[in-house]
Amino acid sequence: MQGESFRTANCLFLRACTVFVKVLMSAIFPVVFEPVAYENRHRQPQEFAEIARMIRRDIIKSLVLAGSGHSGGPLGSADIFAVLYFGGYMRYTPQNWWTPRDRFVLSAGHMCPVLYATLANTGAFPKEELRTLRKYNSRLQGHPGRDMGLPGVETSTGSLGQGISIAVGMAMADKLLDSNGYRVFTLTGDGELQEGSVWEAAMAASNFRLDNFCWIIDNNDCQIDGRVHDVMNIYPLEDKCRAFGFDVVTVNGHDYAELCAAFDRFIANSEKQCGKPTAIIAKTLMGKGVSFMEDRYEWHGKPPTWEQARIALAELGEEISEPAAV
Ligand SMILES: Cc1ncc(C[n+]2csc(CCOP(=O)(O)OP(=O)(O)O)c2C)c(N)n1
Ligand SMILES: [Mg+2]
Repeated sequence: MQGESFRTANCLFLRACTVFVKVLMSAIFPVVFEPVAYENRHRQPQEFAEIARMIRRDIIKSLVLAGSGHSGGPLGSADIFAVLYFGGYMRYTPQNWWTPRDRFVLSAGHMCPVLYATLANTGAFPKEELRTLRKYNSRLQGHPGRDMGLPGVETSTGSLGQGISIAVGMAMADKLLDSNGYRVFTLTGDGELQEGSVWEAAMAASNFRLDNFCWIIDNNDCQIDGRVHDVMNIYPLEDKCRAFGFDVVTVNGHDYAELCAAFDRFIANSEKQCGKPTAIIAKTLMGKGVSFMEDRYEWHGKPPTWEQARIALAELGEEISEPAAV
């Protein structure tokens, strides 16, 4: 009995400490996460720019607060996420995510800051939670964990080459067994394509005629330690994807009209049950939107310093002051 009240007191004390630390942190670090929830609907291409800028700002803020994590890939793919989640292509209910929905698997798990920022902007969870990126006990771990229970994280990823295989399995499950008519999207990096298992998954997708499957390749030609074509050449990419049985479309991954056209093509392929999966090769710039990060592979896996975050946010349309001295 005594032990129980001790545990309860202990628990209350810990909670009070957590609240205190949160209040202190937000006083010291002048970062505000605007509580916006964007609608998911068909939009004119130019409407995506504001959403993508918000996603990029949220990526910078969560990374500078975390003090570690990946900047380049998340910033580079923000336009793809803006179109996919807010253009009516992914179907979901933000307030009740696990109801009937389309699936998105982030095979390049290290890019999760963009997934978290996007999901928060759908209203799937409170934007303030972006403050907890990479913190102990947070649902926003450095690589997505299904067991963390964050709405919108379908499976755990981070080990490159595995997410796409899981996504193909999901598409097979629906196409061959469940027939609920959901779509499955996955995003891989281009360095990730050096994993052999990616191509086994691709082979299976066409073998099983998974026209409900859309493979997005973030083709920034950057990876952890250099240019993709220098480390291990993956080109010609279109030809490879086509040879693996995909309907392939290459787009500028920062052009909203081209991205919309590519997703429209996938939806048409799946609706007419063309029998082929779709691959969208999105040419992107690592670090897009922040001048000193653009097209620099050195930004693959590091966060901005406070001074760099201040400059980055100013370039993205928001002024913040330096954190107060501690
Ligand atoms: C199986 C496996 N091997 C190595 C890594 C370490 N790793 C994480 S990201 C990365 C580079 C991936 O390059 P790319 O997919 O192009 O992502 P980008 O650098 O463009 O964000 C590597 C080697 C990993 N996560 N999983
Ligand atoms: Mg890359």
